[in-house]
Amino acid sequence: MQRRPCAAPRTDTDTDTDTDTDSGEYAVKIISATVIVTSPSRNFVTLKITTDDGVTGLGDATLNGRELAVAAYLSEHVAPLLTGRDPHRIEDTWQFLYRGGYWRRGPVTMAAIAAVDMALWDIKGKVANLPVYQLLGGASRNGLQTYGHASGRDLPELFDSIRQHRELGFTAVRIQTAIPGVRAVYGVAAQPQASGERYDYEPAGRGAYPVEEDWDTRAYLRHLPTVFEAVRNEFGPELPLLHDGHHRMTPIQAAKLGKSLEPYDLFWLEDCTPAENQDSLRLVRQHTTTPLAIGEVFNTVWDFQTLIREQLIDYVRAASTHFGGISPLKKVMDFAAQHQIKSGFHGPTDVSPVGLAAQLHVGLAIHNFGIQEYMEHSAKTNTVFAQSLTFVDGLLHPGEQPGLGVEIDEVAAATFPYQPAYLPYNRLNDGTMHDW
Ligand code: KDG
Ligand code: MG
Repeated sequence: MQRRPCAAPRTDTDTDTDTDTDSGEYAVKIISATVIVTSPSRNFVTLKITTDDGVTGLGDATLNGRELAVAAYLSEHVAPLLTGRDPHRIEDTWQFLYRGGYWRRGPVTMAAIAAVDMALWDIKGKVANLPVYQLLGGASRNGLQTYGHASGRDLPELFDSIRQHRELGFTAVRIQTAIPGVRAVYGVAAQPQASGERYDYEPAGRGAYPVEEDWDTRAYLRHLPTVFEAVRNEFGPELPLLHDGHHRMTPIQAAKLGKSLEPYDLFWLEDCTPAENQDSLRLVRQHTTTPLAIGEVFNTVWDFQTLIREQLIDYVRAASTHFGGISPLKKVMDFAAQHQIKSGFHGPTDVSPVGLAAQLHVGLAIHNFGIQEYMEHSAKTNTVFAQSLTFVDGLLHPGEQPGLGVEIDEVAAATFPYQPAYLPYNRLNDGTMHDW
């Protein structure tokens, strides 16, 4: 019996559910794709695909502050197209959703496609009885070195936070601090939160309207090198230190910052300029040897084309969830490998446990793994998602469960309904909108 190679899936009038491939149907079929929106501590959008032989797969489609747009995209326009398709045709389904939609790219579309891709890899792993990393080529290392988010309003608070992270086993830390004269700065956990519940540093505040923050690049450029100098003096030269510029500088400002941080030997400077202007990375690169990481807001492999080909970056910051899933993440890293560029996948808590697991499997398998960002999910989140990952001695591992290793408790999920939450936005002192 042969499977029909590129057959169209079942139609509304087609009620036959047997496995007779001669009739033009697939041997195994997707029978449902449902969207679960839940908000334990924060909002998550999860896709659950079920096959006619009872296997289920999960995918993450969480898009911070725009969750319901992806949920509608999936339930209105993607789920109906999946019914009847062969769950094993991951690449074909990815191309069908990407090329077949005609309107390509963008965070909503790509988060939706990502969820389908992850769910299908999850199913394939469960059917093969293997964790997904085995299907991607097997482990290239024992576990993934991770970095945690250390932050403080002042140096004593920052030093405490660094010590706490080291006690938890982190072997690398991201450093974010308050800036004198600026009310609230991205990445500082202890700052008073303008609205909503916070279990850790989560920038999206619950509420119907985003919170306004302020920004002053000159004050930031003056202050940050003094912080890194103090951290190096306190903790010595060994500890890998990272920093996130969060898209706020012009190219020449970023070049200046990279240069002024060189004495402190950063592991990377992230998102030093807004990602839209990729040419700006050429200028930054010409002026500094501080390693650069970029791409958490990129949606496709194509967004990295110039940056990788011209070796303008050192780390790929893509997230499985916002980048179309596991399949494109593997492709971009294979391209990056030719240019000695490594991974640094985006792992904030707005990437759900499913999205995190997806990128852990990729990170474990690829040769050019760099580092993994890790913000532990809250205890409440863990009542909804059962995760098989382990974090031992600073190394993350996705676990050995078949598939992705994450399951969702839908009853628990239903007890945490969606709550509006928005990321803040920035204005300069004179009221001009600025990148947040
Ligand atoms: O939703 C926005 C967050 O994902 C982002 O602010 C986190 O920049 C981030 C990081 O590096 O983790
Ligand atoms: Mg970032």
